[in-house]
Amino acid sequence: MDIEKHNQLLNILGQYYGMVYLSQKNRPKKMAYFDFVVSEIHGLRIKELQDSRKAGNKVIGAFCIYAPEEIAYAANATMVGLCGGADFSVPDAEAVIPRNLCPLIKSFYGFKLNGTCPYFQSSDLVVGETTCDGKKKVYELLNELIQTYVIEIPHKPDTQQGKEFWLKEVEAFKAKIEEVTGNKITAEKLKAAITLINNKRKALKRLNNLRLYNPSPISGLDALLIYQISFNDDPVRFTAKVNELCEELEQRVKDGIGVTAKDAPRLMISGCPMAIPNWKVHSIAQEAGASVVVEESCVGTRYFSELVEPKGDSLNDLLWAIVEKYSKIPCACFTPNDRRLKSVKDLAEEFNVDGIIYYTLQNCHDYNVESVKVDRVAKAAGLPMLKIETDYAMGDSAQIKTRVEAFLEIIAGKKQQ
Ligand code: BJ8
Repeated sequence: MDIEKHNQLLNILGQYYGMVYLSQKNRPKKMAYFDFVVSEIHGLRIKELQDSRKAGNKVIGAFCIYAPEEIAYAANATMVGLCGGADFSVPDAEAVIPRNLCPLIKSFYGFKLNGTCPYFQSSDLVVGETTCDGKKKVYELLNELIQTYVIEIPHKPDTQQGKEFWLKEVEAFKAKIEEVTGNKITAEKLKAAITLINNKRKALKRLNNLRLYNPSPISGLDALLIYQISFNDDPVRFTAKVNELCEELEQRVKDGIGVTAKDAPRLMISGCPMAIPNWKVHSIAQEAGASVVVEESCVGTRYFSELVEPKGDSLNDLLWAIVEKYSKIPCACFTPNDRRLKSVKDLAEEFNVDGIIYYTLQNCHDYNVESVKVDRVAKAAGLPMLKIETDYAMGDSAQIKTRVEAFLEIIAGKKQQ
């Protein structure tokens, strides 16, 4: 670890968090736990991981929700999301890899290069995946710095061949995890791990469903934060804390307490994932008076909308259930990706949104191109859509703010008609 540089990072993060999160009014009391997690995300949580390693367990770092975390937990390992959401590490990456890459890729590679992500430093293995080309090629370079195992993902996951291929890859991943951890994955252990992660996804879904209410009892920023933390916190404790928060939110709904005005425009944000501390678009939208009520994103509904649902108790049944669940993740890297279009349409209806912000990171060709089809879905549903293509730097914040404000005026005009 580069301690001095890491301290700089923590200072920047602390100030930014105070500005974006702690300045919000009327937050649920139970958000205190998640504030605490953020304050200790590079402190106590890392100590927990280190203690677990001392006890003989392994830590597996990942970047994508396609890495089947149930397999890691079935071998007594912990899976954590690695740093990749901040501009801080981008200049270090750009000294080695091309600048015209997606900021997420540059950010994670830079974090490993400059030694300021303690999750990287605590990982025994990194799991990559063949989703987009940029990631795939940078994993080769990452492997020079830390052992990186790449899972091959079928790009037509809905086909029978795709699923059979994916089963072989899930089995190979299981074998790799068994080798790294030295623990055999039995049907019993895998079943327990499936229940563990299903419970986490159910709690997140319960939280998300509370945002159906108008006014929403929780802000879009707070919901986003919880989805981000879900990749770093201990799953048992995290699930319990999300359920406690949901109880408070359910009471808020009964008492008619919301965090935004009842007539605030309800927005969906759809597109690239937002890793911690990527809060830029949510905070701009919220500040402009909108209520972000749902994220069609891997840090959002794509992560928790489906559960692993085994049809039997054998190891083969359990692995097939993992294959089926993960095949349904509608990532723009896949083709065709009609499942995502349907998801955008369904979520827009269910959450009664007034507009969609399409969020794409610069140089992410998959999400950028797919915006054409999502725009058609929005038009067919009579919903205005604003496409924002950005990176992790704050240089374009004022421009985005102006565009979001104009977008909200269009929505207001439409509502008046
Ligand atoms: S399942 S969205 S988490 S790959 S933004 S690095 S796609 S160039 S992150 Fe993702 Fe898994 Fe898909 Fe989800 Fe590439 Fe695009 Fe960058 Fe991306």
